[in-house]
Amino acid sequence: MRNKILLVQPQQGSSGAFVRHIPLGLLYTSASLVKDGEPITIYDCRLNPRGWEEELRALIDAETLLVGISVLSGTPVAEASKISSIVKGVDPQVNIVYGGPHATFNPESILQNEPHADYVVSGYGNDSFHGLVQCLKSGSQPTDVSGIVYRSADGGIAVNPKVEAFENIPYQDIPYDLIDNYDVYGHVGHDSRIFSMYSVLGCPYLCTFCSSPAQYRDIPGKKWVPLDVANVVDHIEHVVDRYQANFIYFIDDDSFPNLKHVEGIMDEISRRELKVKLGFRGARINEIKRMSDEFLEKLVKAGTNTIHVGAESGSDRILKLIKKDCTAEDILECNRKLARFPEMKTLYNFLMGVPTETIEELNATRELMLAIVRDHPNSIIATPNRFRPLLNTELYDLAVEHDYVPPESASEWETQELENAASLPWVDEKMKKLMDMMLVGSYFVDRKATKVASGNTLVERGVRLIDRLYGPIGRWRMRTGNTVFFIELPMYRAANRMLKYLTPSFETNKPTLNTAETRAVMDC
Ligand code: B12
Ligand code: SF4
Repeated sequence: MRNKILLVQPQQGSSGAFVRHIPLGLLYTSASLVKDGEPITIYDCRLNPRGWEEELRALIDAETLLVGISVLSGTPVAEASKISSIVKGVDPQVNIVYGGPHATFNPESILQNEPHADYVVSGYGNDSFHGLVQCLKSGSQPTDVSGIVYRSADGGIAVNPKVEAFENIPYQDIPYDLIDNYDVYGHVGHDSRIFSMYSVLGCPYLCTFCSSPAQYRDIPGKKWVPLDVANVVDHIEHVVDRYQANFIYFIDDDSFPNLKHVEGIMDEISRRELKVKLGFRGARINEIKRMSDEFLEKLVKAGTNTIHVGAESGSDRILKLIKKDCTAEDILECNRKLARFPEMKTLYNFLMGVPTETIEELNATRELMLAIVRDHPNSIIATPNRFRPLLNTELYDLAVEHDYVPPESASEWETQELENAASLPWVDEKMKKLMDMMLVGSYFVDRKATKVASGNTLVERGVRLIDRLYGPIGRWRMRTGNTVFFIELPMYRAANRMLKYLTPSFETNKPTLNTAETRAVMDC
């Protein structure tokens, strides 16, 4: 009888070259199945970029019931398609299940465009996937399992409604033991053992480019639910004691709507004298405005090393359009405040090319990047995101009004990436050139090489060499906005491809909290 479940983490786009986190989506979605004793194997293609196909083939046998794939929008859609055809090539009876953020928002498009996909889990995975596996084992259709989208008997696509509630998996049930080697996960230039977790669920804001408002729209009641403080810190202690975690990344959409919540966690970490560094992935300018020096001191004292801030644009009109509830001046003011706490790296996210954005507005973003680095030398300018419309967001509708044609096939999705984003109808050649220049320039404007690549791996030495040779030109271009003879993009793409093949060599993530400084990197 077929009962084996193989879960696969595909290769990512270029951001995956710098950040290789534990495949948390696959762990969370397996929680109930592992409790039931189902045989689950996790395979991570990112760990063997040159040879994953062969390894994957070898994992399929006559007992394999299904292969589940965790898919983000962009390159992973094309990678998932490759995985599906390899699996069906070995054994057409194996069921292919898509899950993850891309599957949540595009379930029907996946089944329409990917002939090998059999089922899609749309939304939170744990309960839905558990229900689907029971059906597949008993040979029945998942007609009553929430969140499943599948091919119906009449040749159409059946869409089961989702459970409209937040998923909260007790930390004791997260099957961390499915992963046998945690040394291979981390960030370039970040030699600590990173574990990510939630301290809150949901997000109360309505940024118009982001998929979160669409994800929580139909959940009744509050859109932002803080988790129990003691329980969050128990979770931290659990991964520290059992897996030698020494860096905790809070992957909350937004951790700070209520500062008291984070303050409680900081106090509890300090009270228990936990020796961990902390990173926060979600902070907004309107929240930083409310943070007092005492609050920021507490963050630092508890070990906060990195905080990601959505700055997004230097234009007040664009900030209003994307509903960031702040102005460019607010961003500068908050940056100066954060600069007084240099132990905590501030990583700023930016967005380029939203519908109706002008070249002057994009130049205002470039100027803002320069001002941020000038005022706060320990800040990091994340590789700016090229705007890519996500289904069910307000800006998606605006993009369609401006003649945007959404991608459908896997190869079209592959062009929705930082390094090779397909052209957008409202972005002319001049603006595209400036976006390309800012993409490359962002690596040099803040002297990233010295901040994130001070180690001795091949990748880090390569990054420093590039900074020595090209850095002065990159910084000059960023200062002046000059794109004349800008021929660097193909080289940037080649370097990115190379990096992706070399990243397995950032296996330096030993628990070395006390001996090595932890560093932040460019990110999503
Ligand atoms: C860490 C992170 C990253 C990391 C690594 C991601 C990874 N998977 O390793 C990096 C930096 C690489 C990254 C990159 C990007 N990210 Co990101 N990222 C996140 C973040 C903060 C946490 C992801 C996570 O671990 N979540 C926790 C797990 C448990 O949740 P989950 O993965 O959604 O899994 C659940 C379900 O989706 C489902 N599930 C997941 N996999 C599977 C598989 C199967 C078989 C099944 C059945 C179910 C299932 O079950 C899980 C439990 O419910 C999320 C925001 C968030 N809080 O989730 C954004 C988020 C996923 N990212 C997002 C975006 C926009 C991006 C980028 C496009 C941004 C950019 N700079 O280019 C890129 C895309 C990269 C690419 N194309 O390769 C969006 C989603 C967009 C989308 N439609 O895919 C999110 C949701 C943020 C947001 N609110 O906009 N990201
Ligand atoms: S960008 Fe951040 S703050 Fe805005 S809606 Fe998305 S998750 Fe919430």
